This record gives sequence, structure tokens and C-alpha cells, in this order.
Amino acid sequence: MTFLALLRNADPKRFGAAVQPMNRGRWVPFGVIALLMIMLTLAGCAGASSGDADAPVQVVQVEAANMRFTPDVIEVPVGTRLLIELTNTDEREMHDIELANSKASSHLAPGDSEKVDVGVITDDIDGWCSISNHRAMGMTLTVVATGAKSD
Ligand SMILES: [Cu+2]
Repeated sequence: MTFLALLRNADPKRFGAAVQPMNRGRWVPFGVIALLMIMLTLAGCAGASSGDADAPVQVVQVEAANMRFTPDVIEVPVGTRLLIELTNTDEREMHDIELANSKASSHLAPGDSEKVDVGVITDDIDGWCSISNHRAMGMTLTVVATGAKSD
């Protein structure tokens, strides 16, 4: 509310010609830089536990069948490396898994399985089956990061 009020006050039309457009323009980059600094600070805290090989590992078995992943929600404590062991238990359909952080399995024929190293979890990640229209048919999954310091 306060922020919106500030934005509204920054509108030169409200001040008439007294406020030059250049003055208003300076507030935008300032706001962006301030936001970036906050984000970098947060990332710095989370970064302390990411990328290290000694992170605890959580292996989760996921089955792909009938246009569903089971389970379709995987809770992982922040700072833990997630390994998804995906098995295609369908009788006919090909499936795979692709994650929003660019990690993915290959296309799995029925009966095949593959381990996907999702990496150290610092945030929620969406996942889906990239084959044909499976994603649109509801073949999605969510990795939920738990125990974040900001919670
Ligand atoms: Cu699929």
C-alpha cells in the first residue's frame, strides 16, 4: 500500500511540470538495484549450502504411469541433493521427466528407469513429462523446498 502510494506520488502529473521526467527516471533503476541487492543477499544465504558435494542426499522413487507421476509432490529440505529415480510403469506410453532447472531424464520406454540428479535444492522446482501433450494432460510434479530460513 505504502509502495503503491509512493509510486503514485512519483507520477509527475501529480506534481505538475515541477518534476522533470529525468528525476522520475532515476527512481526506477534505484528500485531495481535495491531489489537486486536484496535478492543477492538472500541468494548468498542459500548459497552457503548449494553446490557442495557433501550435501545430504535424498533418493526418491517416482513412477510414471497413466499421465501421472507418483508421488507428484516431493518435499526436500533446503540444502539436500535430490536424486529422482524415475520408473516408467506404464504398459505402452513413453515418459520422461524434465525439471525447471534444466535437469532431465532421457525418454523412458515402459519398464525402464533412470536416476536424475536434480542437484542441491534451494527452492521449489516444477517438473513435467516433456513427451507429446503429457504435461497438458496433467503429468506434472513439484519439488517443494522445506525448512527455508525465510519461512
Ligand atoms: Cu509422459
